[in-house]
Amino acid sequence: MPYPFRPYSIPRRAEDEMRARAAAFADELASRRSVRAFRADPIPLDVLDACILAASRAPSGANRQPWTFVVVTDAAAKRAIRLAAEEEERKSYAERMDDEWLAALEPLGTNWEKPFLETAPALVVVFRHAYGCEPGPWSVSSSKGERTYQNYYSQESVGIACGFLIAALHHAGLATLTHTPSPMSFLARVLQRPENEKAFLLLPVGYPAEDCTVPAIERKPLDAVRVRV
Ligand code: IYR
Repeated sequence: MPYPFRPYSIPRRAEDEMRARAAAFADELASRRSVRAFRADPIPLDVLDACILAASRAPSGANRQPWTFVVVTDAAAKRAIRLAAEEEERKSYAERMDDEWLAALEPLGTNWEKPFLETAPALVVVFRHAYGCEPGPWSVSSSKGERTYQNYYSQESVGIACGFLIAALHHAGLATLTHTPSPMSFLARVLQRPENEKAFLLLPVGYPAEDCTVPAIERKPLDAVRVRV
């Protein structure tokens, strides 16, 4: 059955207003940096919820919304995640990353130690639904007899939602680290997620530590990233 369609519009802005808004948004995003040292101060969880709501407004393939955002504030759970992440990262730095990769990370000063997984007041773990499990209008019976449905472009969809989330948190005044310990399968185990959910991104969230520093890197200028045809 086709969805009913309803009228839709967005404000038609004067071009100068568009310019001002676009430039202000670009400026705001230019001040976002990945942070690896956090204050212990707790963050307002309702603010985090509002940012997750914003993220969940992202477009998704066939509107399947194939994501779950797990908010971890419990100290024991954060510790379990840190220990499991460090075990994987230790192996990555020692064996899995090739020389070119290690050389690329060296100026950033990262290593296998992930203290921020405990000091950050909250971790948001984003899970991608490889397929859908909720009974719903799309469900079909699988060979195992469970009712499931396919998702489409779930990687792209969840990636877009994560971009919305990182932008929303920065806009609200919270710092994040875009962290992808590899492999991330331990997160589904530690957080007891169902079979169809695959860890996609681990986002420590909080306020930057007082002595927080970030590497003095530059973003590419517009001319280096935009081509007009
Ligand atoms: N996941 C590893 C390695 C790492 C990879 C990239 I690409 C970075 O920009 C930073 C780190 C880690 O978290 O250390």
